[in-house]
Amino acid sequence: MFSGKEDFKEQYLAEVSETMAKPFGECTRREKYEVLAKMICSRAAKLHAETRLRHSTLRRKEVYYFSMEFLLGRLLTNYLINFGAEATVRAGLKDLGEDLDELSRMEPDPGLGNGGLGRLAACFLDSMAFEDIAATGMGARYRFGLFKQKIENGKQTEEPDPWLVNGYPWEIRNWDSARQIRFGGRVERTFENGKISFEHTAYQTVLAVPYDVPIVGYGGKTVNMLRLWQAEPPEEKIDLAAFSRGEYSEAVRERNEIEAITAILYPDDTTPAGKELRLKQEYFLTAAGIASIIDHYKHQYGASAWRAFPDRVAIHTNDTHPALCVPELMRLLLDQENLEWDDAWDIVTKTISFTNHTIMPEALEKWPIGLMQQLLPRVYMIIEEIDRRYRESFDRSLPGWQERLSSSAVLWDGQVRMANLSIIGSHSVNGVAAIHTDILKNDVFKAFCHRDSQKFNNKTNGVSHRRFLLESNPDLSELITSAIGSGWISDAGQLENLLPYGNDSAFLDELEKIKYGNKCRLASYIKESSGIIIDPASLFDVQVKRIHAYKRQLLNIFKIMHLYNRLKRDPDMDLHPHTFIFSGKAAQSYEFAKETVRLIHALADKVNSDPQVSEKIKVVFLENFGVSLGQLIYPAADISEQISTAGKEASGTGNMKFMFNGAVTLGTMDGANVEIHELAGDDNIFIFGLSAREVAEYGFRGDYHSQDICRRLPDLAQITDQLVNGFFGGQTDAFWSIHDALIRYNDEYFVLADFEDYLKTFFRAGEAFEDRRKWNRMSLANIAKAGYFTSDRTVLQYAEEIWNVK
Ligand code: 26V
Repeated sequence: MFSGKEDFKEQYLAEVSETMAKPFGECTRREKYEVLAKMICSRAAKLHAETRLRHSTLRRKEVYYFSMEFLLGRLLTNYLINFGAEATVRAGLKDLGEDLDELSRMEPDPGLGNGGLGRLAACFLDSMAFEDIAATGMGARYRFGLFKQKIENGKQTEEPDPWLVNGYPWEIRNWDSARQIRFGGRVERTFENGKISFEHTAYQTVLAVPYDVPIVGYGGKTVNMLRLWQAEPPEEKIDLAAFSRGEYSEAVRERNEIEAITAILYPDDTTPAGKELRLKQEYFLTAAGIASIIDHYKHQYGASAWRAFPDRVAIHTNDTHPALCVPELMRLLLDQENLEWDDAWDIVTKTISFTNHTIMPEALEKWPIGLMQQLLPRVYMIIEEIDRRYRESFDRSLPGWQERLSSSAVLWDGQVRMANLSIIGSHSVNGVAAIHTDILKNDVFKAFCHRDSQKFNNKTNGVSHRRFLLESNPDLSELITSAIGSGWISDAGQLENLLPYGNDSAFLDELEKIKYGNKCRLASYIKESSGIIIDPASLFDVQVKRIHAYKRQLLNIFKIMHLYNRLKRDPDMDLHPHTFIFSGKAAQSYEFAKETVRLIHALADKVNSDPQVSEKIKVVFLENFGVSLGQLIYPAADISEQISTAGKEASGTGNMKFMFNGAVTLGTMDGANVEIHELAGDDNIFIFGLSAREVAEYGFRGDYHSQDICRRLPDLAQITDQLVNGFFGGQTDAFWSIHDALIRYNDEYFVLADFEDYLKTFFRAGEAFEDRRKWNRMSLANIAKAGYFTSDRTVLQYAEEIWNVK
């Protein structure tokens, strides 16, 4: 990219004066960032053109990854690393009196996702480019990402995240590839030359304009693309008549209505209007993406080569959000390309594949038939036909068929069940960790598995170890490379070569020093952002993820309350100092989660302001969790809290990011923790609590009684009482909804059931931590075994076993 730092400086300064029309010294830091980013982006764009040509000459099968969410994180440092130019640019900037990390912080971190699912999609883009898979991401260009979280008086408040206000240097608007998308209207059937055809009239047209973001693979050879679609009015929509009457808002009403489609990520869908907008978003992405795939295919292979489509194209749907890919691809093949139903269906089902990411029933998407019919009349007709044929194909000679049909049909109870549509329309359905896939096969999607078990497979999640270790933890990365060479960066399995260093005390000391350095870095961020002073020598016990009842932040909170109560009774209690760190957002309309955030803050106030206990324990909540903050936190953790109710967390990916950074997991046998346990070994992880089977059995038998547990454990009863007895201030500050969920409504997520074992296991971990040599060895064992959790491995499995590429 640059032959040396002098070459870089020369090119960079030239670029600055050309684009900013002022000397470097007069530019703001943001401007300096912008020029640098734009410069790297242009080089990436050029390499993208080369990659495309190479892939198309080789006639490589193309993968399209459809996802409503992509959490890319900041790109500048990442791309410099991937191009092998980080050191050069850093040194060149230093000569110019600038710091790469400071410039990099000028970049907005686009919050185009909610959490694990969105970040997984971004990790896959990184790994697909690294593995030279011809892949395109299909997403939406929301003007506002997930809300910014602010804490006011101990409560979460939400602020919009207008991440695009200063422009985004990594995108290229591609107006010439825009597509027209149709909503609403009527469908008329006509019969001509022995064939029925469908004419869609009186629809509203929305323009889908792609913004392309280059995706640079490590090594800089492959540059793929993420297409983010934006909704725009088809022509400058302004009602001049209304405008001249002075009705300004009426004049731009339609324009606003259209732009609302990609205005914000995941609007509150508890209201009918919110629901409709969400469905519009889903169809918008799907229709724009499918149309561009079809056009590209016709351009490349001609308009009649449809039979070969599944050999040349793979379409992957990330959860059910893009499930309309199934009927939309059918629609184009039937109505536009004039294929027969059976031929079209064969192509669709051989092309599309689907990943499920949750078994939580609230999160399984369903749409009212009436809404679907009105918004997407032709698409709905096709869904109806898919459902009719599915029912017709159902084998009614086997016992239990009624029950299987009722759970697997697409249309049921006035609703379109999107997961069922996805499963029927796909050739592959996968879960995201071994235990999750087992639950899908044996429980949630049992009826489908009974029909066609071949379709179901597991693809345990992975994360980009280049972003979450190489980039986020440079000191550790250097230590690893000094020991085993740099091969681990492209082959994470080589981290296993670290295992012999478990007996090397100099190496272990170095590992401990690096962790301490990372803890200092986080401690100064905490001091700057919240004023709280924490001791980097204390044990950092960290839980960062979305706030949700099933993830059980409560269990962690109760543990801290228990420590507080014990320290008040016995201030001399022997306890190594602990810092408990939380971070994560509660959904805007999720009251229980918001109360949990308030409880963490109430507890933090209580603990941190009490000199009797605050020498030993501190509680910190870091505002506005996201990819960038995660990159600062993971490297600084000693303990990684992964304590969901067994069976509920599909996989988790934070657990893997911690593991790559040498944190030791304290967790339940849930999601990918099960595989972490298997790889790290029983000695290098702290497992506690009910198993998924035990949780399910309580469910069948109905004999779990949370109050019995409080009666048996007076310490726990004290804690649940403290939620409401004035411990946290007056009655207005009490946490009744949390108390009631546990005591009156019988503790759906088995917090109380697992409390005792959790506490015991926590103390065991604390003891292990005090034996520094032992702990550092455990930490090293985790790093050495983390290689399996690179998303490089995951995408290769998708490529070979689902997409049939490579
Ligand atoms: C969404 C919702 C929304 C409505 C309220 C309840 C609820 C519960 C869960 C979800 C999650 C939707 C899908 C999702 O994000 N799943 C996450 O996917 C990650 C990547 O595969 C995985 O690591 C996480 O375990 C899984 O929760």
